[in-house]
Amino acid sequence: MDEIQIASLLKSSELFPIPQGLKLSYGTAGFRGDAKLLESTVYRVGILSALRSLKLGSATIGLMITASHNKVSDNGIKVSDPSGGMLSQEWEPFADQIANASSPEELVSLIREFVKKEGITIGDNKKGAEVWLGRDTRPSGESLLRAAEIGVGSILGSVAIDIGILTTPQLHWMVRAKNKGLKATEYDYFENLSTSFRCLIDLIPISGNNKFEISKLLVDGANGVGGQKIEELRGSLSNLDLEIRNTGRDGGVLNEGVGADFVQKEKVVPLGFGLKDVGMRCASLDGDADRLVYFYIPSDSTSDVKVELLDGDKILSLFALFIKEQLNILDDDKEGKQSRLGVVQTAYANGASTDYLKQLGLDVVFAKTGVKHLHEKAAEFDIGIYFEANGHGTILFKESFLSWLVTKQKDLTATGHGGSEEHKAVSRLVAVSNLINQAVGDALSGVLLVEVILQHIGWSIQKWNELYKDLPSRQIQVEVPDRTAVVTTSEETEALKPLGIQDAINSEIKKYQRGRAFIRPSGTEDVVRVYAEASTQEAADTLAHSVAQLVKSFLGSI
Ligand code: G16
Repeated sequence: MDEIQIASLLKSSELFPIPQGLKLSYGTAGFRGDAKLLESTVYRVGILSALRSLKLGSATIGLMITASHNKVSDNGIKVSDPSGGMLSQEWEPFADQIANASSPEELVSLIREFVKKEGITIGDNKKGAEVWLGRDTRPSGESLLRAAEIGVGSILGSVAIDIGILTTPQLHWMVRAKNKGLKATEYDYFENLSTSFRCLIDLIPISGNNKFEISKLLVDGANGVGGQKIEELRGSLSNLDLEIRNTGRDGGVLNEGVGADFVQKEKVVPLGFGLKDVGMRCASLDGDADRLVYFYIPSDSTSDVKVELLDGDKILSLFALFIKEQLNILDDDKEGKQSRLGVVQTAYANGASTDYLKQLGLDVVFAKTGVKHLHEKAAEFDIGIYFEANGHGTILFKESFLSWLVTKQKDLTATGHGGSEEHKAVSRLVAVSNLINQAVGDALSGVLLVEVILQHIGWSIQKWNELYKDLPSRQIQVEVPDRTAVVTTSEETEALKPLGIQDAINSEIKKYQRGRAFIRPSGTEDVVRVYAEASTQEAADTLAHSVAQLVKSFLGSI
């Protein structure tokens, strides 16, 4: 790093002093916290993004200002690698170090050391770094985005491009497309969704069980960016009747009593929904629209709040069923390539969903919470479907498998088998790979895929819900003085620290039929999460609360 570069970093970092006592760590999905404290962090992640771009031959990096499901006063930052996936975990320790550097001098020295170690060259007249910036609808987003721009700009020769208000998956999709040399605007994103959705609709069989009347889908937009973007998308869709609520334009507060995180954790209707909607198919997006859950209010409902929840596990099961059906048609072809379909879940997956997926004959693999972990494992399959129970997930197609599908599609057409069942199955799989976001979980593409599959098989939401019956479960969170005191095994099913807590949890679990429970520190909020499952709802609730009591007695409470 030359003197001019060092001077540039020293000058800009003086604009963003680190708040006293701030200690941040790169969590499940980047840095998060009270928006008022985050300017220095976002500025520093701007620097990191520019360096990442330079390291990867000036490939475009994405930087998203969002705190997703967190409260509106929080904000945060997620980084997209050139592939559209999350920032490589190898760079997380550097992110931690620079985010916590206490002075401009320390910051510069850390950067200097890192740049040397990584062999990054800055400003030698070659193409500089390029970082695309997006933000959600949080009021703090604009000023934080400016801090990110300054961070990027402080690495000489770098360009920061403000793409505006977007969902997180839109930015990841655009970054991926840009680096693949494809058209990468928001318009292209919408165009891609509507074209592949139309293609799947056209491939719905015309006979049998699909005399399906398209009923309206009610969407809860979490008062955030997802509600607004799905409204924009609606104009280009046919065969889908959408009513969008909680767009944030009518005064509702982001994520407050609304959104996928709220509905999934509380299992109650979001604001704006009630008994008038009994039996209707409803979908809920989260604050930055990378998560999706479905729900309905049962017709025998005596209360106007309880919902039947179709969470990420059920979405995963529906997707797996559909993909497997298409692959079976291909596998009927004796010359067909043996394809490997696998699914990835986390410890939060309902036990009944795992049993169901195994019964389908699928490979079920487990990963730690956080899509970055699931994504990695799903990428090992020809087609890998990953979903967290909270509704975050997607379907990945291996490039080599996708080219095989595309070639097969062409060959079938060329040999006069254009209308065959096999051709249709191949075409459906190719269309799914275009529709579903290959970069990261995406509520908008998820909604479209769920909707077209339901139309394809002629199922109502109630019928879909019958795929299996969830074991009753309960999730709660406990505020403790230091959540990092909880250390878990790699799959998060057991706590290694504090010493003795796992034995105490095990003794509680033993008291319940089909009991299962675990604790883990959240990587996005300052809480310890507790998950419990048992044969009745009452038992799951009691188990969750007794485990929460253990957390308080081992760690203290606030
Ligand atoms: C993020 C991650 C998800 C994770 C969720 C909760 O979601 O992307 O993979 O499940 O946080 O994580 P934790 O339990 O560690 O707080 P989002 O939608 O909030 O970005």
